[in-house]
Amino acid sequence: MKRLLQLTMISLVALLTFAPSAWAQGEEVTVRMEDNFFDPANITIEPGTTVTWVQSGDNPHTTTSYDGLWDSGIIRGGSGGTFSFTFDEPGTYEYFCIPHEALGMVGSITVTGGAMVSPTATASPTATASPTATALAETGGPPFTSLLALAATLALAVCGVIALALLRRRGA
Ligand SMILES: [Cu+2]
Repeated sequence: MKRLLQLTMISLVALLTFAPSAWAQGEEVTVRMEDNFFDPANITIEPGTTVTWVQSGDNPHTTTSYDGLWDSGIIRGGSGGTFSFTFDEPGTYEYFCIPHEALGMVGSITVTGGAMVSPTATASPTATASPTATALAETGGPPFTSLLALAATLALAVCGVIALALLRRRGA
């Protein structure tokens, strides 16, 4: 019973350790395209975060990477149109609005090195989510289940031995 409790605790700790990092991978952040500025203009995010720009103005806007990584093209004013991009690699990404760059409609996305330093940190959210789930199942699931089966088998064996002993005593 004590070992069962210990295993339950280990499973819980594993869940608490792995689950938050899995959730952090798929975060979403919104940047509004106003007339004529990005709001907020400069943001810091974790790797794997998806940034969605939302057309919130009346003028046409774009979100265009200076490095050519992404370009929404013109999103019509008043359309409420959106453009999303997922940032996996740490670094600073500067971008601008094609019609309003001269008016200072520029922004930046800073992707942190991430709290979790692992080879999966730069992969896409879907790719990192499944290995984490597998690791969780391997650390928490099977040992607990097999121990339950073992405990049940042992209980049955002990019952059998006791029953046998009782029967023998009665017989004698
Ligand atoms: Cu603009």
